[in-house]
Amino acid sequence: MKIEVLTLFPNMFDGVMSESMMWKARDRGLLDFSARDIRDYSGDKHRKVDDSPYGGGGGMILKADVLLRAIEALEPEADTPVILLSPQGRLLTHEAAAELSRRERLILVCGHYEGVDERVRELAISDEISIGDYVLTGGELAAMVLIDAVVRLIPGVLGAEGAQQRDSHADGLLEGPHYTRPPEVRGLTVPEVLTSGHHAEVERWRRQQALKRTWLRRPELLERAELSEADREYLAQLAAGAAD
Ligand code: 4GN
Repeated sequence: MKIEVLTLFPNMFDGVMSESMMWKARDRGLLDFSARDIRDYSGDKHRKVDDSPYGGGGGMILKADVLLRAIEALEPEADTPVILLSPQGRLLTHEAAAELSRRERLILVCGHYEGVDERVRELAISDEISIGDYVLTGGELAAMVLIDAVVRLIPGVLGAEGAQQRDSHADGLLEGPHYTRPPEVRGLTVPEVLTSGHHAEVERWRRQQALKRTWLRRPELLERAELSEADREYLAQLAAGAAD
């Protein structure tokens, strides 16, 4: 996958894109990443990229011509998603990340100041995504969150093939608890089923823990999750106070 970011702060990506899983993905040739400076397209000897809003009100707006030149310089194909990170976008979910992870190329546009000239949206943005209902000073951190969520779903990026299938949200549920050695930590032990060696029992227990945690913390997720008859029975028991 090729990911190209347009930003006023390309150096913000250096650390995140050079460590851990991101670096592995690049090292393995699974990710080609670049961050380009929008300021290079100002076409102005003062490298000006913003201006005050028509109608007043203060704050600064990223200029349309500058951003359009920056996007056009990347020569997006007709089907290349050109994504603006913004609090007004559709929410980033597992499904959105999974869909983007199947693309060959993504262009991410990071705004700053109070916003970008609306004509950029009309002419050059194909998708607008938000990482949550809050405002950031720029789109860079949102872009890095999106990149991380997308890249870890590219086949071959994470070592253990398919470990992502059990992630929270991958099947519409939150994951249950995990344990590793030692067997006792400050008097707290490990659920016996996990050391029983009984694989089917472990899977059943994990499923129930995921259902329970989702029911307690994010009950609205259960409305959209794919549930078996056994799942529904367990949830009914939970609701009746007849299971733990
Ligand atoms: C994205 C960008 C929040 C998000 C942003 C988000 C920069 N804030 N929730 N801030 O994903 C106006 C133009 C604000 C750029 C934008």
